[in-house]
Amino acid sequence: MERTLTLDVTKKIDQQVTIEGWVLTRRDHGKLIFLDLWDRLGKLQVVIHSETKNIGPVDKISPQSAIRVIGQVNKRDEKNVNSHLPTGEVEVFASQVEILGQAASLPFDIESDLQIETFLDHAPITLRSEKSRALFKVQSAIAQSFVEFFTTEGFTQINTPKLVASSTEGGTDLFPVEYFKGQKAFLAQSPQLYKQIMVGAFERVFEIAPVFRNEPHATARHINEYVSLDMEMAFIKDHYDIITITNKFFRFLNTKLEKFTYELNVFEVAPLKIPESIPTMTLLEAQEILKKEFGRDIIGEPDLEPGDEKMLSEHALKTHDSDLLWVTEYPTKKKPFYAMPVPENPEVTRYGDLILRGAEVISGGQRINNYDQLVQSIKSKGLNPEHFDYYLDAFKYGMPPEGGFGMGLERLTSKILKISNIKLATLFPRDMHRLTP
Ligand code: AMO
Repeated sequence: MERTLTLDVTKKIDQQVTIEGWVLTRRDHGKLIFLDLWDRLGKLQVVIHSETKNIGPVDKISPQSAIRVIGQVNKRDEKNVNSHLPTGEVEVFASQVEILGQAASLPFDIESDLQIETFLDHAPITLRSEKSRALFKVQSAIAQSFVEFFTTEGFTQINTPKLVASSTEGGTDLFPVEYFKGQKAFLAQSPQLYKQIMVGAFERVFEIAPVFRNEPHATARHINEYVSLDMEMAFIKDHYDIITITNKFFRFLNTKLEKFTYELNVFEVAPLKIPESIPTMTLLEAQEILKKEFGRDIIGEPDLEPGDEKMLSEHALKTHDSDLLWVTEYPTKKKPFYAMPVPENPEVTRYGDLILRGAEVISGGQRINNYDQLVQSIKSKGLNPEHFDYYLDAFKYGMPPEGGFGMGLERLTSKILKISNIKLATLFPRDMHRLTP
């Protein structure tokens, strides 16, 4: 008999079905044994009468064992209906069970609130918990929405090298790799230079790929390998074109997230609040708000601290009912060489950070597209333009005004689902102390 998935069982009342999945829980009540069985779509209650003849190795069915059940779909009595479960009106009365993958006894209940280190150390099994599966389904939906949205907007998906010869951003946060013949290579910290080059070929490009940051951070919002959602587009007026298309993406993403009610409920969060007009302010204006409303005077500082981003998010929620806000015009001296300075005030850049539910999730803006200005900017950062020959070629031979952004998938997921530590929103996080599992 062909396999029926858990959610489809509700359409087969009084029929025989074969279902396959993992055992979430087992409850023995005298002669009746209840199993919650989950598969990729949902979960379902299976009832086993222990006295049924030739039913199979019932005693061996342990939590997380993968099993096959053949049985009849019965409607549950009114009083036993579980209204919280899409399959809560039915149960499968087993006539045959088979163990497809026996689970050893678990070291702990994977559904309980575990210490983060325990959770991460045992990722191959804790990732099966209901909460974790809900989380990574949402993460997958975010990545898919990114592909769908930017493809529809005329962007071409690209894949750029992760083994590179030099820094893209000019920093020191690179992991060195031994390459052939003693040559030094590095793991790419961003597809930045390549995505800009590819704008010359396709006008609009995006990439989803891992990036590597050799930063000795031990925070709840940094990891050393993350998935970067990057886009880059040509023929823009200024950074507001980047902001506009990004806001449109977030509206699109929200319509997709609204369909994940089960997953959002697991985390007790609502889709994002995105008003018609998303608050957008310069760094100076943001600092003035911090001073006036929160008594924190950091006017003149080149950046915001994580605590400042939280306060600004509070402000955006209070004044605009918005989970999103943009802070623009960061100082030129703090931004990478490719950031376009504001022509009327070159001390600051045509750049913006998107802050979402208390943390920066995006950094992006307009790039310098004039060859001479770019060479000058590289020099002004103490870098050698010769090391950027191949990149500069793209600008020597006709590059229109262009810009883009980079967004961390795990950071975004953790903010959307209000998860306190980014590592829980990363399948197998890499940090200063963790290279396994
Ligand atoms: P930036 O370095 O600001 O910009 O990174 C952009 C976004 O990537 C995420 N992010 C991280 N997520 C997890 N762990 C980290 N260590 C980490 N570092 C960054 C954040 C951040 O907002 N090339 C530019 C982008 C551009 O201008 O297009 C860049 O990479 O969500």
